[in-house]
Formats: sequence, structure tokens, C-alpha cells
Amino acid sequence: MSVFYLTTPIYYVNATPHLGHAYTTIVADAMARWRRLAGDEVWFLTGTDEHGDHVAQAAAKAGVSPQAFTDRISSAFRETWRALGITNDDFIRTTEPRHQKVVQAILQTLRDAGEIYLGTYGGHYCFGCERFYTEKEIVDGQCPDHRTPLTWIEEENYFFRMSKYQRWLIDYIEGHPDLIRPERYRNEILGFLRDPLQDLSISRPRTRLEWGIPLPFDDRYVTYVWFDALINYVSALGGPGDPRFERFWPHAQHLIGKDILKPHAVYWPCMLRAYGEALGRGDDLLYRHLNVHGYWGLGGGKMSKSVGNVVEALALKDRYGNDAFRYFVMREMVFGLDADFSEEAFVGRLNADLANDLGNLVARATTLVARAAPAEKPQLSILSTEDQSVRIAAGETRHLVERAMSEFAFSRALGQIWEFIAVLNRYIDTTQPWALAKDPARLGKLNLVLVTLTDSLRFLGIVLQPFLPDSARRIREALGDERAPNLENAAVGRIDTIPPVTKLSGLFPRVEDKKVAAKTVEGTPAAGAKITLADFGRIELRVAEVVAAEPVPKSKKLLKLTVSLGAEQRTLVAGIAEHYAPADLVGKKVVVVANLEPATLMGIESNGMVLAGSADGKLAVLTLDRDLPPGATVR
Ligand code: ME8
Repeated sequence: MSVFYLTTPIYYVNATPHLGHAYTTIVADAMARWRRLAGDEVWFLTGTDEHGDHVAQAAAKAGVSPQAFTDRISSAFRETWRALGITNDDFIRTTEPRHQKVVQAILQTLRDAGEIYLGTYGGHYCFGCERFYTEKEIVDGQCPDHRTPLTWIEEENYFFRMSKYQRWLIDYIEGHPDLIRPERYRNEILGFLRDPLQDLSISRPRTRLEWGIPLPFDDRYVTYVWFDALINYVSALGGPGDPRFERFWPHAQHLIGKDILKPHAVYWPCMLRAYGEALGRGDDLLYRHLNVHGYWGLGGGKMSKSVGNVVEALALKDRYGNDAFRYFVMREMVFGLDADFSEEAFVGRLNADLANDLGNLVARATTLVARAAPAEKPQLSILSTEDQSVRIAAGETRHLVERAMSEFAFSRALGQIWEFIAVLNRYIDTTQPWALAKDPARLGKLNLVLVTLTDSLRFLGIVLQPFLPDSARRIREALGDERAPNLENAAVGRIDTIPPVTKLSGLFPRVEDKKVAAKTVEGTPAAGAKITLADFGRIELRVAEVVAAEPVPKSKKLLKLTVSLGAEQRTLVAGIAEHYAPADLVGKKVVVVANLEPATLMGIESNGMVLAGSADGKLAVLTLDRDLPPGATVR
């Protein structure tokens, strides 16, 4: 057993929770659950960052006091995490006395050690970012982030002697290759550290900002919000000397988005080093790992809080369920890289991976086992090669998932579990238990298949728990598996009897594409309403020749088509797989909408739409009744 301390960023309370916050918190939750499953002693912290200009301004705008405002938004975060089934052990707010006490103690220690001095600073300040920008960082005289004019501010402030740690920090990062991971972010920080590091201004005059933690040695100032916020990771454990701190801090791992890499990879290690030195603990206070993920975009654009749809994206959890939401975000984003969120991609995965692969497997397997109710005990000594290979695949899956999780590679971990699900679906197809059941001479064989399936579902009910907690629990319940889920039990080959099993179907109901389609075509006229010729003229219809066609993996309905429009070739995804074999389409001249916005379906970008008519379940693609060259206009 090992000890594990995991934190998320503490989120600003100037806006309500959205997809980005939810992603970080969900992966942190999956990781915390995974480590608990492995028997580790886990402490999982999240919380809210409540001081600073951002929040003071948002409260003023809302016409309420900062405290009332932060109380309200902080509760919204708590509520959202509760609704998402997040299993954090603590929730810290930076306005709590337990936090303020530790911040002030650290400030005093650093001041006494000569690490903090009073100096003058003049610079270009962005109120949105709450920071000064160097000449080099400014873009067209504006804040590179907000694209708003900067304000020149000159004032006396307290500074932390961060510059003196530059050499040490470079050496430390180089000596600890997995301190910052994935590697791209480590390289980014080492690149940044090639330029001279400045001292860090850690105070704000109260004349400008009241809403903060007063400096213990000069109450004309409050603490700079980043200096205050980073300390939450320590204050939530009570600070040095507290038994909880001494137990968990040596195993601290932070999880953040790439937007806040610099404070976590530069300011924070320097602060910890300075504090460690002042306490005579040297490098002992450094965190173990900084795990950095990429950014979610919406429909190819950058996601921003000012755009309401980031909040809407999170609302999809209510429409499709928590497990589906958790699955989608963890599977779709490769940890460390950026990803794009769309409802179409969400529904695509829900139907293909959850309803088809997992849902069907569970329904088929539980139906077979529940129906068979075998009286005889399976003879495990005569396992076939197929039965054996399922056991081996389970062992490998566990091993590969463990490896992926140790690297925070959530998407890869899920990919491995889904490969095992595919093995099981194939196992059912090959062994055909329904046929074995009809042949009294082969009941022994049937029992082996059933015990293998039951055991495999027990395995899935455990390894899926961190990712799909509700569904995993339902699987374990259907199998009457009352053991506490833990990785030790996650193996196939542990049971030699078939327990009574309850049929479990509809774990993930399919979402009819129509529902999504209905949503995405909002704004189009109702059926029967008239449109003008100009309306029709906005649609660019062209003749296209199909040059290649292939099925889209894991989709029953979709075909990937490569079409020629004369001067250019395009990829289209068409929902016609149930009506046409790919080979029948190649060489056909069809009609496509050529100016449709691109859409990503099952990970493939579709640039256009093939016209087809349908009636009574029959579908026909529109073709030409005499030849025209590809690219010809249709009107
Ligand atoms: O920065 N994609 O708080 P914050 C992925 N209070 N993750 C995203 C995201 C996106 N588009 N948008 C936000 C702060 N996040 C400070 C942190 S920590 C001591 C202080 C997630 O409310 C991601 O985890 O702006 C990012 O790092 C965090 O929300 C920023 O949250």
C-alpha cells in the first residue's frame, strides 16, 4: 500500500463551473478512485480560489459583497461535484480561517528569513489576469490573453526573491525528469527558464484591492492572489507539523490545465524551496509530480468562459448521464493534448462504445447466464483455448491499465478496457453459447463459457469502477458481487461456480441520432413552411464522384466516402452503411451539399453531405440520369 495525495486547481469563483473545470475534476476523481481500488491511502482535494481582483470585480458587478458572492459560487462548485459523483476528501476555500492562518504563517517565515523585501515596481498591468506583463509578452500594446489595453502601474510592493532560485529550479527539473509531465510541458518550462527569472511581486496595496489576505507584517497590503492560492495545497493539510501534512505531503501530485503551468511549475517550486530552507527541510517540501492536461475547445474554437456553451457542454451530463459524460471526456482527450468537444462526437461514442460494445456485452452475457441456471459445477480443468485466452487477456488488460494510469493516460486506460470488451464480444460470437445450450452433450462446455463470462463481468465491474462508477456498481449488483471492489479481485479465473445472475439490459440506451439532429438544425424553418429562392440559393449543391468508400470502425450506420468535386477531393461521412455496401458506391455520381460546415463524426471530419431520399426504412442516394462531370453545379 502506498500513500497518495492528489489536488485539482482551486477554481475561481468569478464564474460557474463549466466543462473545463469538470474535466480536471473528473480525471482527478477517476485517479483517486483508481488508487483507492489499488488499496492506497488516498487524500483527494479540490476547492475554490476566492480572493483577488477577478472575484472582487465579479461581486461588484453582481451588486453583492465579495463574501456573499463567493459563498454562492463556491456552493455551485460543491453542488456540481456532488451531482457528478466526485469523491473528494476535502474542499478548501481560500476565505476559510484555516487557509488564511497558514498563508500568513508562511509569509512571516519567509519575511523573517529575508526572502521577502519591500521594493518599487512599475509595469503594464492587466486587471483581468491580475498580473504585470513584460514588454516581451505584450501583444500590440495589449494583454496577450484578454486583448484589452494594459494599465501602467507604479507602486511599492513586497517581493519574493524568486530570481535567486532560477539555477536551482533548472537543476531540479533536469534532475527529476518526471516532475512535470507530459514532457512537452517540462520542455516548455525549461525553455521559459532560459530567460532571466524576475522576483515575484506578492502583495497588492489595499488602496487598490481590499479583497485578500492581509500581510502579517504590513496591513497596508493584501497577498497577491496566486501566492495565496498555491498555498491551499499545503493549508488544506494543516501545514508543516500537522500529522496529516506530514503523512500526505511527501506524496503530493498536482493536476492542472496547461493555462496555469507557470505558477505551478515556477512560482510554486521556488516558494516551496524557500520555505523548506527556512524550516531547515531543504528540498523536502517539493511536490512529486505536476500533471498537466490540454485545453478543451468547442467546435474547433477556443473555449472561453464568456461563451455560455461551455456551461451548456457540462449540462450534457444531465441529458445523457454522468457515466456517459465521464466516459466521453476521459476517452476523447488524450491527456496532455487539446481536444474538441461536440455533442455529435459525444453521442457517437455513447452509441458505439457504451451502448453497443459495453451495453450489449453486459446484456448478452447476463441474459445467457441468467437463463442457463446450470446445476453442474464447471470443470475448470478442461478449459478450451478460447476460455484460456479470455483469462490471459484479462490479466494483460489489468497490467496495461495499471501502466496507463500510472502515467495519467486515461484515454489509453479506457482503450485497453475496451479491447478486452471486444475480446469478450468475440468470445460470445465464437463459442455460441445459445447453440451449446441446445445440445445436452455439450453442457459441460457451456458451463465453462458461462463461468468465464461471469468472471469477466466481475472483472469489468471492478476495473470500470473509477471511470463509470454507477454502471460498474450495476454490473456488480447484477452478478450479486458484494465484495468491496479492489484491484486484488480484478482477475479472471478466481471463481469456479456460476452464481445466480440477474439480467441487466439497457445499461446505456442508444441515443437516436434524430434527437441530436433535431437540436443541431434549430433555426431551420418548420416542415411545410415556405423558403425564398435566395434561401435555397445559399445551399451549394454539386455533382460528386465517389472515388473510395469504407466502413467507419465501430459504427453500424456510417460510411466514410472520398469524393471528387473535379478540382478537389473531400472526405464525407454518410449514414448509409445499412443500405449500401461500400463497393457499390465507388464510381457512382452523387449529389452533395458542398458548403456545409464541417462536422466530426466518430473522429472523422466530414466536409459535406450526400443527398438521399428515404421512405419506409428504404434509402436511396440521389444519382444522375445522364452523365455530368464531377463538380458540376446542381440547382
Ligand atoms: O486558474 N479545458 O482558476 P480557473 C480544460 N484559480 N481545462 C480547463 C479549461 C479548458 N478549456 N478551462 C478551465 C484558476 N479548465 C486559478 C487556479 S490553483 C492554485 C489556482 C480547468 O477557474 C483547468 O484545470 O480559471 C484549468 O487549469 C483550471 O480549470 C483553471 O480554473
